[in-house]
Amino acid sequence: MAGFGVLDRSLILIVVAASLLVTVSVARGDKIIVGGSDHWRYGFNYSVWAFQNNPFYVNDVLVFKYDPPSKTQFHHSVYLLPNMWSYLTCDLSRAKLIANTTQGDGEGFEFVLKKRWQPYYFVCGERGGLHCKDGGMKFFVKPTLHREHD
Ligand SMILES: *[C@@H]1O[C@H](CO)[C@@H](O)[C@H](O)[C@H]1NC(C)=O
Ligand SMILES: *[C@@H]1O[C@H](CO)[C@@H](O)[C@H](O)[C@H]1NC(C)=O
Ligand SMILES: [Cu+2]
Repeated sequence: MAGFGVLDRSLILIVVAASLLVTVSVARGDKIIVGGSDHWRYGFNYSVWAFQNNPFYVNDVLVFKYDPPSKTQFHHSVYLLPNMWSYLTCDLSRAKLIANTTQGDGEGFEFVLKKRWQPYYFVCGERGGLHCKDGGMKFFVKPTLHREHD
């Protein structure tokens, strides 16, 4: 029956390790306003913003704030692009809408970062990619897990 003991012990280790991972990854969940006080707007460099705000963690919440459409305002939206190439070229052909032009109003649109180590490519989809290309409205994040001492 010695074999069972070893198996039990490794099972326990796995369970303990798994629960540690879970508590570690749900521990924080900061709300981060994209662009800070600039919110989500045309002409702000979001790649620089994302670089300065690294690291991003799993369960962090990105908040996109922008005014709803009006005659005097630019319209904005939030899309996810599938890969680095579409991101670099602002190619919206396979973009996935996550927040339309009205969803950034009020408290803003909240997006929870769930996938660890995998990049999320965020862009504004307005004007056929012009806001992405010329307006700086693009950035990517690669959420990491928390270290245990965080
Ligand atoms: C945006 O999405 C919201 C929530 O799904 C919906 O109620 C609203 O009608 C949409 N607005 C536009 C302009 O598509
Ligand atoms: C944002 O800033 C970076 C670094 O200075 C620069 O390489 C990039 O072209 C800028 N993007 C825009 C849209 O201005
Ligand atoms: Cu825009």
